[in-house]
Amino acid sequence: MSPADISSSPSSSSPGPERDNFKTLEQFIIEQQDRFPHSTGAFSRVLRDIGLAAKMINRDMRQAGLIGVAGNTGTVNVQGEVQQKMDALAHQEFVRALRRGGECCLIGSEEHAEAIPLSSNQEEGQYIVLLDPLDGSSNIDVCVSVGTIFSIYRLPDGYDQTEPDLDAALQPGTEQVAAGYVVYGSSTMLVYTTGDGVNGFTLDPTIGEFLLSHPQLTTPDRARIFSINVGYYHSFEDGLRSYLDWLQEYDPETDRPAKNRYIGSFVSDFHRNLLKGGIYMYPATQGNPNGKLRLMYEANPMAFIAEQAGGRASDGHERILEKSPDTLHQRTPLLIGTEQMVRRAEAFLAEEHSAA
Ligand code: AHM
Ligand code: MG
Repeated sequence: MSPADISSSPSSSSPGPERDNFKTLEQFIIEQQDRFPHSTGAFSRVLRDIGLAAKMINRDMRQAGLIGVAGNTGTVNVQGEVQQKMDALAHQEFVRALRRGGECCLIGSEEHAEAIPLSSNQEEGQYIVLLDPLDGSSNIDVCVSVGTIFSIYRLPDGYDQTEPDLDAALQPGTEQVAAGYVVYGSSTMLVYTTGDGVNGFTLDPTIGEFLLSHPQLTTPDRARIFSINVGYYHSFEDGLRSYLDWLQEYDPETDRPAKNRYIGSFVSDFHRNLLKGGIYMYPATQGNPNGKLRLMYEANPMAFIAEQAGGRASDGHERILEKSPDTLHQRTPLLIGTEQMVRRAEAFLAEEHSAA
C-alpha cells in the first residue's frame, strides 16, 4: 500500500460514526441489569470495579520498565512461586477497587494465602470475587501479553455478610454468577459471561473505556490449534502422549497435523484459541499429578466462558465446573477449548481411542 492509499483508506481517515458507535462496558452492564426488574445494581457495580482495576493495571504495565514495577519482589507467594512486582501491585489494585466499591464481602486471590474478608465496615457486600490478579506474570519483563482472571459468586444464604466465613468461597464452578478475563496484549480486552453468552470489550486507551467489540462470542467448531508445554512430554500420562502423537500425524481430511501454539500465558493462549478454535492443556505430570493451574480462579472461570462460547472444559475425566473444591488454591489438570478436541483428548486419556 502506498502512503497515498494509506491516507485515503477508511481506517486511517478521521474517526467516523463507525468508530464512535460502540457501546461502553458500563452502558452494556446497565442495559443487562435493566433486564432484571428487581436488580439493585450491586452486581453491575462489582463488574465496574473490576473494569476499573483492570484499567489501572493496564496503565502500570504499559510502562513497567520505566516506573520500577518490572522484575520480582524477592519474595515467594503462597504457591511457592517467585512473586513479580506487578503480581503484588495487581493484587493491591483489585483489593482496593473492590473494597472501595463496597459490593464485595470476600476476595480470594492467587497472591494471598487466605481469603480476604472486606466487610468489617461494609454491611452490603454480597458478592465473592476469586481472582488471579496477573496470570503469566513472568512474561512481563519480556513484553509478552499476560492477563487477569476473575470469578464471581454470591454469598450463600446463612453466611454473615459482615464477617463471612472463608469457606463461603469454596463453591463449585456451576455456582458462578459471572466470570471473565482481561488480556493485556497488543490490545487490552475484557471478556466476560454472566451465563448468557460471552461478550468481549476492547480498551480504547484514548478515552479510557472498554468498548463492546466482540458481542456474543462463540468459538469455532472446527479447530486445529493445540497449546501445551511439550517440554513435559515424557512426564505426561500414556493416553495424553498418544493424543499428542495423533495430533501431529499427517491426515489433511481431519485437519492434521494440528498447529502447536504455546505462549506460556494461559489467558493469552486461551483467548487465541477461543477466537480461532483450539485446545489448551495443562495436564497431570509425574511431578504434579494435579497439574499446575488453580481450580477456583483459573480453571473454573475459563471453563464457564468456554462452555458459554460453545466449548468444553474438563480435567480429563470430569467436567471442571462440577468439581467440588476443598481449598482456595487447589490445582487441577485442565483440558479446555473446542468441544470436539477436548472430547477426543478425554477419549485418549480413557484409552477409548486408538492412535493407530
Ligand atoms: P502463574 O499463575 O504463576 O502465572 O502460572 C500460570 C502460568 C500460565 O499462565 C501458563 O499457561 C503456565 O503457567 C505456564 O507454565 P509452564 O511454564 O509450566 O508451561
Ligand atoms: Mg495464574
